[in-house]
Amino acid sequence: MYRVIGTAKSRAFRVMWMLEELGQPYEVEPALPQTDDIRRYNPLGKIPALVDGDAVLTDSVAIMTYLADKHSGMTAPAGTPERARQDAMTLWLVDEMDALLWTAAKHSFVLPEKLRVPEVKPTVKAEFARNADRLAGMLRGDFLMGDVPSLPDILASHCLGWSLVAKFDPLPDSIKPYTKRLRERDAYKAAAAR
Ligand SMILES: N[C@@H](CCC(=O)N[C@@H](CS)C(=O)NCC(=O)O)C(=O)O
Repeated sequence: MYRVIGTAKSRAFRVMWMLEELGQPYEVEPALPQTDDIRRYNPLGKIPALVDGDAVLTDSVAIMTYLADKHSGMTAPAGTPERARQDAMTLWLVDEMDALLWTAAKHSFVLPEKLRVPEVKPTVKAEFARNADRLAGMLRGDFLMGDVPSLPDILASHCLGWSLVAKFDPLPDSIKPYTKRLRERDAYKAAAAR
């Protein structure tokens, strides 16, 4: 059985959601960032980690990619042009959504107070709002890569939800039906119930 190290209120939720989509059993071992509980698995002190037998894997996107490839679900096959397009979408989300949320978090509570620059936050929020609207225009059917959901949809949905928790601007109307569609999935609800 897979073991997800982290908490559901973190990027570990992406991994839990992916495991639910793939129908794989898992247990969650709670660990907070920068504690001995996570440093046993990731010397960087970052969550999440995944334990699969003897293998310990880190980084939510790397773990989701591993699981999707291993179980042939929620992804285009590796080595295909469609996979390259999917990976480009994933990396755009990392650059233009996750990185903005992380910058805001760092300048709100992660960095030592003397290193925080709160003035950066309005710029970060404005960029995020622009990118959320752009995302709506990138849908290729019901989901980002076509008519079936895939890894970037989990990532996008998680980032959009995180932006609300972080008190970014309300989501543009253009993206709301997409987020609703994803949150109505059984796999999302099952992961959230954990
Ligand atoms: N790119 C990594 C980022 C992991 C990360 O920064 N996780 C946060 C919690 S969601 C954390 O552990 N932060 C602690 C730190 O950076 O010191 C991923 O997607 O897993």
